[in-house]
Amino acid sequence: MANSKYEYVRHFEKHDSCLPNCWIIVRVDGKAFHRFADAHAFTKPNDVNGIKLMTRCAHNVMTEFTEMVLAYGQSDEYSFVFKKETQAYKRRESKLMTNVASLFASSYVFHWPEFFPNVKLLYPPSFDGRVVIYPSDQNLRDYLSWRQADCHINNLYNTAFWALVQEGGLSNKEAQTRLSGTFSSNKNEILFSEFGINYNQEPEILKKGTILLRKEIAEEVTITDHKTKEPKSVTKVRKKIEAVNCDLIGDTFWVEHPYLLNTVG
Ligand code: DGT
Ligand code: MG
Ligand code: MG
Ligand code: MG
Ligand code: MG
Repeated sequence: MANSKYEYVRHFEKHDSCLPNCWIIVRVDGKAFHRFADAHAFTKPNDVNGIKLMTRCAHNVMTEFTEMVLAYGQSDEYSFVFKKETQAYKRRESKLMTNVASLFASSYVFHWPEFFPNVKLLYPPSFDGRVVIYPSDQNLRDYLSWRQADCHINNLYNTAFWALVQEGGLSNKEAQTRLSGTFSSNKNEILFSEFGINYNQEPEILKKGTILLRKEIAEEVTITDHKTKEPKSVTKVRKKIEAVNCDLIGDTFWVEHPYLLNTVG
């Protein structure tokens, strides 16, 4: 079609391609989830169905965006890591961010009844999005370590806080005062000596959050042989998105999954 005289307005659009050769992270975070969690009677401090629903949504996002190597989620947030050399949406920041955030939000509503069959969704939840680019592998690891450390710090605090309130009978204000200025060791001690909770034995999903990655799975499948027409067994390698709840701060995770950082090719 011939250009119209209005075409020039396109030049007002911002060029927002992410820098080449950098890791691209899209992080989504629930808008006002404090209120959302209360309105839908989420278990405090952690609602396992809520966590599973978040991971279900992230699984959808990773299925759609095949150039994502990994995702990490905790609380009401998920971070998605695109491989360095991705050309998805010509690396345009706004396209990547809005597509991820909107697919995540629609998935949340779509899958809600599977995880909360008896809870009516009272209003449409929304998620903000941001893009951060990291030039080095170390930056990427530090970013993910930062989010996992945040998960641990918040979870320890929240576990202690709600134990003091729900089991210890303190008011919210009293629990807050009790924990103010305490170190991790103090919170561990309160949990253990007053409530018999060994924090180290709390579920990994709560302490570490969730990592989604693509694993290569070798499968034995039976096919019909071309020539003989006889059934035969062959090994097929396929990629499967898998959820793990382990430490990603130390080296072990990265040594066990070397292909995550080495995505070129
Ligand atoms: P924002 O992100 O600035 O719009 O505001 P919020 O309220 O989403 O704050 P944020 O993202 O810093 O913190 C997440 C909130 O979500 C936190 O206040 C507690 C709530 N939340 C997340 N997961 C759970 C859960 O499993 N159970 C309960 N009860 N609340 C949760
Ligand atoms: Mg939030
Ligand atoms: Mg906030
Ligand atoms: Mg948050
Ligand atoms: Mg269009």
